[in-house]
Amino acid sequence: MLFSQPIFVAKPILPDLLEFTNSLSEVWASHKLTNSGPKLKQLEFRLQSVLKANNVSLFNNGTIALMIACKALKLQGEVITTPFTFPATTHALAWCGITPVFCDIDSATLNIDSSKIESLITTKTTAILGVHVFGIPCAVNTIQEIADRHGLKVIYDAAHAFGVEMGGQGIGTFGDVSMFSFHATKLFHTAEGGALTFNDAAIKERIGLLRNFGIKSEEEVVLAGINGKMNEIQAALGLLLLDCITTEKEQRQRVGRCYREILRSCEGITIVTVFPTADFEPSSQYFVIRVDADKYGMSRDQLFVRLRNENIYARKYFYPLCSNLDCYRDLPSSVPYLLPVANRVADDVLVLPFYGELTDIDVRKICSVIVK
Ligand code: T4K
Repeated sequence: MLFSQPIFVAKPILPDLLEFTNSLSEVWASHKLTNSGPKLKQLEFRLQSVLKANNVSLFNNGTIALMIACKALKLQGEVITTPFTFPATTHALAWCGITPVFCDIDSATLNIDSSKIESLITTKTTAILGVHVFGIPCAVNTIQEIADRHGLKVIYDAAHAFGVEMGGQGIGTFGDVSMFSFHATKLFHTAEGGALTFNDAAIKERIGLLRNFGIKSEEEVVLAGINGKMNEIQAALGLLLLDCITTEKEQRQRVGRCYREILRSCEGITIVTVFPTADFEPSSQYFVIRVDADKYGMSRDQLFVRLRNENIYARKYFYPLCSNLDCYRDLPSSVPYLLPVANRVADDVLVLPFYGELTDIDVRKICSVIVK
């Protein structure tokens, strides 16, 4: 075995433990543990500038945040979305009683194929839900044009897109609402957590009500809300980690460069991950490759096993496709021949270990299993 300890796809960053306990002592002293405490408010305020967003609301996880986004925009009927995502995206729609309508994906960005959206619109369609998968932006301008033409809302699942900017604009400013996940495996995290960003301040109150059982005052419950609140301990962790992400990002960019140097000339391996340019700031969330079995001489699944045998836990994100899951495979839009690109990509994509603690030597060892 190349590694004596497992090398996982992600390794959460953590703040200095003493700094964290110091911060927790403030929470202890106040006895204010949750329900819109000072740490939550401070984190919402700081994230507004970090994400370059007009409004930020925090939640206990990204999935609940996405469900609340659907409820905030009063979505119903059908929503057009991508099958190439973590199941939470589709589940959020299903939990809101909305029928997901799967649209095929673009083979370059792996995001919803904007040229195929319009043909899926029916009288029941209320929105388009795109995912900036692996932090690569959807075709936001085209999607907005389609939505405007048909009177639809636009939601983005930006779970992987923390810190992504296009032309200096925060990715969370596109569409009506965007959701960020702050799960432990994300570049910036609060162990579990999530956020919604949105431009229209008018929906802030509704989002706040939906997050807290619909409670407006002690004696007024004005809508059927849920418990979506982030607590003070999560927020305290987030506040400290905000100061660590620049360094972690730099380290990940080093790791990414090292992978790229070695893998770019490997026949049959394509690098999906996008690197920084003058007008594009990437997410540094995942390092993703695709395996062309014919050219590479081995399938993605065979490479996956080869890596596992060396204690390297690469992941097949996002296999199986949401449209092929038992709970969604009977939908009319799930038929595999309607989703040829998504089905192909789900079979050839592989996410490699990617976090700042990986040394160049670690990366070379991982690549030595890939480059034969
Ligand atoms: N939309 C999209 C597009 C998403 O990708 C996600 C979540 C969501 C929505 C929903 O957001 P949240 O409700 O989660 O905020 C992981 C994460 O649990 C999940 O948040 C994430 N996407 C997904 C892509 O990855 P798993 O099932 O792969 O997790 P797990 O436990 O296998 O973790 C992966 C590796 O990370 C482990 O092998 C070891 C390492 N790890 C993990 C955890 C939890 C650690 O080292 N420490 C840890 O605490 O889903």
